[in-house]
Amino acid sequence: MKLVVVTSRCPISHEKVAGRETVRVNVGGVATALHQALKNHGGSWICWGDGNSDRDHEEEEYEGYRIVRVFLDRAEKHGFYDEYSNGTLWPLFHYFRERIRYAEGSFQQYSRVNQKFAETIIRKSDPESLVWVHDYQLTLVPGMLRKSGFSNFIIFTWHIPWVSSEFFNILPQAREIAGSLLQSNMITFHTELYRKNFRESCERVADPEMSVDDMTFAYSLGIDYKHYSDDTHIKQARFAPAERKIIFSIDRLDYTKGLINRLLAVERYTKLYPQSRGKFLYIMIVTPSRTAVFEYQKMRRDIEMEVGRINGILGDINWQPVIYMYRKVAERALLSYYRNADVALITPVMDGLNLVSKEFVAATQKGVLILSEFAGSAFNLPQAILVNPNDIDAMAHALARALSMGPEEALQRLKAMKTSIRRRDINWWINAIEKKADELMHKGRPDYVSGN
Ligand code: GDG
Repeated sequence: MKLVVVTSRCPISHEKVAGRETVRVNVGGVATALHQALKNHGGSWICWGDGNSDRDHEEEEYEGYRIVRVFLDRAEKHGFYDEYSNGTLWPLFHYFRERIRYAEGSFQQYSRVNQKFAETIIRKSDPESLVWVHDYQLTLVPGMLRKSGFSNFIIFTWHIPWVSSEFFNILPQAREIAGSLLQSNMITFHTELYRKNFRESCERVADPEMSVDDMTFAYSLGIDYKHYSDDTHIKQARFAPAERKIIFSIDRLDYTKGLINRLLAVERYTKLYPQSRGKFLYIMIVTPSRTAVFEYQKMRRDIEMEVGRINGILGDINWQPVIYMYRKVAERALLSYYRNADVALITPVMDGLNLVSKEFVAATQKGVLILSEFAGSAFNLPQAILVNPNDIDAMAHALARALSMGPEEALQRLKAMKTSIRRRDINWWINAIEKKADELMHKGRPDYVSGN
């Protein structure tokens, strides 16, 4: 069996800077998992070539598989990516109703781009290919493939939350999107809750004869546990004098990550527990994201003002509570932060899964995890200190609890979390999905093509 993996972003991009071409490797959990699956089976990875010199590399061999790039013009990129994917679907699927934009013509551009992907899939598949499409940027692809008579097995993996049916139905194109996804043979989510929400959202479009239950599954994406827990990668360094505990977080800049609330919680902690002043450092790394979008630029300014305000009020010549960095950090540095942190403070207001929480658990030997109950990974990590990211006082108390937790309790919680993450690692995830696909393929695809 050959795999055809389809994502909006490529595993590597070619960039020309001052006349010199460099290759940018796309790190991150999804890219790592799919890279692994393709290395195992061979096949193709179809993706959007957005690097400034990708057009010189429409197709290339890369570590045992073939990268096939789809190119977009400026209007397509804007309508498909900036407007419909990031301006409409992203806020919708994270329950940010007031941020949903309905830009004129954006759905048409989104459809055009999905059609380009569908055509490339048809060109690059043979009858044996297993097609594996990913995420909210490509919802129309399964429907478009079926309309062209494409009968290969299609897996669709959804990486962000799936909202309740009432909320999903806000979307003018709700029927079209659900109808297309149902043309897949198998759809996977990170949690049972998203799967249930999807099933309920499909009630208006699914054929009454069709069992959405039989084609939807919850498999929470695992991490490369060995890589994160391996000592030899990790620099042993202390970032602060021993009497200062380290609180750590790393997030992409996004309104779903709850960054301002988190800063307010650190400030509240020092108010409710004044003896904590001077006894901790909060290392907050924010990775640049969607940098051309005005609201992300504004969000960055708001966060930086808040960091400045808190350091200005609480800090003195010997202590600044928040050490803030706005940049991407090298993998080794990230591992070193995970290893040296006493507490990871991961409190998104809504997150499909959140791989950082799993990576921290794998890497740390002593740390305590404070985790939002609205991160999909909270279902896998009940031994974390779970918090509601909208409750600033509760987060402040959680910090107090985490920073004063005895080593026995911390280790006991860690042990349980490490066991579950080790068992359900990245290979488990790939194998579970492939095994289920194989089982369904042998059963044969029921004739459930619904009208949408
Ligand atoms: C979607 C969903 C879901 C981040 N900054 C740096 C860096 N990272 C790595 C982390 C982690 C990954 O990127 C981010 O993980 P997320 O879980 O936030 O994933 P996304 O791809 O952003 O988002 C999310 C995920 O899909 C998987 O299905 O969990 O809910 O939104 O691996 O380590 N790595 C390095 N430097 C950085 O500065 N080296």
